[in-house]
This record gives sequence, C-alpha cells and structure tokens, in this order.
Amino acid sequence: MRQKSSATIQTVRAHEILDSRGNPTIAVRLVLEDGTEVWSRVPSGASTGAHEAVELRDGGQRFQGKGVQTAVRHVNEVLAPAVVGRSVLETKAIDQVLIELDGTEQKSKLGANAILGVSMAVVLAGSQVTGLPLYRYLGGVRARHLPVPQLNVLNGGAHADNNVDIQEFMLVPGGATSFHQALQMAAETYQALKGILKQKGYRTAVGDEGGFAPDLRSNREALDLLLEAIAKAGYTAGQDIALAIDVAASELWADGGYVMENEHRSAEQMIAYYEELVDHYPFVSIEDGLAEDDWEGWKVLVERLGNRLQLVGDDIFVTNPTRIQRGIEEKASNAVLIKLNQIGTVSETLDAIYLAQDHGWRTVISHRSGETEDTTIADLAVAVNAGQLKTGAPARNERIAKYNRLLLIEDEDAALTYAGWRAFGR
Ligand code: 2PG
Ligand code: MG
Repeated sequence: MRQKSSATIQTVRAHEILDSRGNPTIAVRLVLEDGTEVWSRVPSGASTGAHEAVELRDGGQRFQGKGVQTAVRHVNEVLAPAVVGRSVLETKAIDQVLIELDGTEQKSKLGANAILGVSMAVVLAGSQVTGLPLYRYLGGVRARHLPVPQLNVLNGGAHADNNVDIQEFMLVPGGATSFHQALQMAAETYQALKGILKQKGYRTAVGDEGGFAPDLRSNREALDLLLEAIAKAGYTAGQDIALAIDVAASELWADGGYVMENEHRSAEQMIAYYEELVDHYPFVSIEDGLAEDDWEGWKVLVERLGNRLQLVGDDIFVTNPTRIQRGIEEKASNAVLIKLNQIGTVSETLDAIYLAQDHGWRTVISHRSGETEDTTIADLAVAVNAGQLKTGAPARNERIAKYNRLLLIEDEDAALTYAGWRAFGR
C-alpha cells in the first residue's frame, strides 16, 4: 500500500453547481495537507420520500427557490471548521461530528446535501491517500462482485411528461457472464427499443434518467415493448434479460388508496394487479409497489409475492437503519434501495446496507433522478457486494459515468466477478 505523508484535512469548500436537470446542487472540494485534492458531487431526487433526510434549499426567487447557497454556507462556515485538521481515515468519527453538528432527526438544520458532500469527500480522499480504488478502500478484500445493472429504459411518473404512471421500466441483464456483456446487452436492447418506438410512430425523446418517454396506452404496452426490444436485439427475455419496475407508488397515493391507469385502487387491488403482471412477464423485481406509509399493505405484498420475486423498498425505508429494522421485524419487504442522500452520510449508508444484508435482504444501490458526473455509487456497489445497481438508461453522461466506471473496474481487477442471477437468488 502506498502511504502518502499525510491524511490530514487542510481545506473543505463547497460550491453551488447544477445537476442533470439544471437544478442547483452541491460540490465539495477537499484538500489534504499533502496536496491530495478530491471533489464530491451530491445528487437530488424528484420522487422524494417524506421520510428522507432534508435537502436544504434556499427558497425565494433564485432558481425557483432551489438554490443551495445556504447549504454551501453551512459547509464552509460550520462543517469545514469542525473537520479541518482531522485525518480522513477516521470516516466514522468524522461522520459522527457532522451528524452531531446538525443535531436533528432528518438533518434539516444544516441540510443532508451539505453533510453528504463533506462525508463523500472524506471517503474519496481516504481512497486517494491510501492509494486504493474507492471500492477497495470501502470494501477491502471482501469486495468480490460487480453488480447487475437495472437499466431504466422507459420513463414515466415524476420523471417524464408523458401519460405513463409507473415511473421506471427496467432491463435486468442478469444472464450475462460479465459486466461488460451485461451493459452491451442492455445498450443493444435500448437501441432496438428506439427503433421499435420510431416504427410505431412514438416519440423517442427521453425522460430524466435517459429512458424513452412516449405516451402509451397502458403499463402492459410498456412491458410488451420491452419484450419486443429484447427479442429484436437477439436475447431471450427471462433468461438473458429480465424485467423490473419502480412503481414509485407514493406518487400514486390518493384518498387512502392508489390511482393507477385512471382507476382508484386499494392496496389489495394493486397487489392483485402485480400478481397478474408477474404471471405474464419475466419480472425479477418490483420497487415501491406500495406507498411509503402503507406498512400494512407492504406486509400483504410480501406474503403474496415475496417468494416469487424481489420487493424493493425505497420511499418506505429511505436508507434509514431505524426504518429498515422495522421493515425486517414486520417482514415488510425482502430488499432495500440504497441512496446516499436519503440518509446523508456514508457511514449511515453502510450501516443500512449491512443491516439489510445481515438479515438476508437484497440491496440495490441507486442513483437519483437528478445526477452529476460523480461515480461514488458505482464503487459503493462493488465495495459492499450489493449485487445490484440502478443508475438509469445506457444513455446520458450522468448515468453512463457510473456504468463506465464499472467497465473500468472490471478491466482492472481480475479478482471481481459479475454477480449475475446469483444476486437475485437464482
Ligand atoms: C427512485 C429514484 C431513482 P428519484 O425513485 O428510485 O430512480 O427517483 O431520485 O426521483 O427519487
Ligand atoms: Mg424508487
């Protein structure tokens, strides 16, 4: 291991930059006493859960209220002075300082965006100073698998201006033998899908995560289009590439139930609908099939479908160990979506992941719909053997940056193998 002279933090400075939707977000530049310099960039969601850590926005006129100058100031004036002079190798202790300086349940005082910018910069610097790639620095010798990507190729819901109410329709190339092959299969299917949409006279403009966003007749039509594209690209649906959806059902919640395809439905009716879909299509995963506070519904969902496929909780758990613990006790899921900015520090994110894994839950590391060129989540997925990563379509550079990072990791580290269907218990 190449040990540089000093891991001591010299300066930490935040900046307001733009994310992939053109909204402000935070970048943090951290410099060590030995001159090592790193940048972290914080993502931002659209279908945000009510229980997520708070993303601090300025309000007022600037950027329609979405400025982050206050959060930038909190980094520069409150967080930076508390961490300067400390070693970046003490990640957990530094995260604890950040958490205590905020002192609120949802990091609403200083802002989870401010806190995460610093927390991510600290591990990035730790990786630099130890001479280890980030996934090795975080995962050590335990890091073994490259994740199966979940690629969102048709966008709806809060991520697109179309009439489709399921937020994400994803390709899951678990049948590949390497990450390279998985990405190739997905990219070829994505291009095939574009051709099919054009042929049918549909729009091929894309949504926030790079997936196509045409107006469609139904959710089933979206799924049929994916099957057609998989076949056209020369692959076998279910065997080479399976399907996944993120319903983002918190966004469909209305009057104690759900509005899907213009019909008001109970949780029971939503579950019956998913059962039908799972009977007809090669699904391996349904994310947020029910809403963030519908714990009773989730328990029924798991009873009915939990032994057939992965049921991923995003808004219900918000990467929060306390909520995940409740989910484990109440059998309200069998997998969890992991987003760094839902909880606000790297240490708490690792706690959430290991808690889930220790109880046999699957873990899906995730981007946000508002992203940057930051690739931390790609390394995180490898570090913790998450087995799965969702980071959008194989298009748009803020998505591709993460996939490209994994291509390079696979090229460079022969000790890693592609997780494949093992990540789904097959
Ligand atoms: C989700 C995410 C990412 P957002 O719901 O899983 O796809 O969307 O970042 O808008 O919450
Ligand atoms: Mg989600």
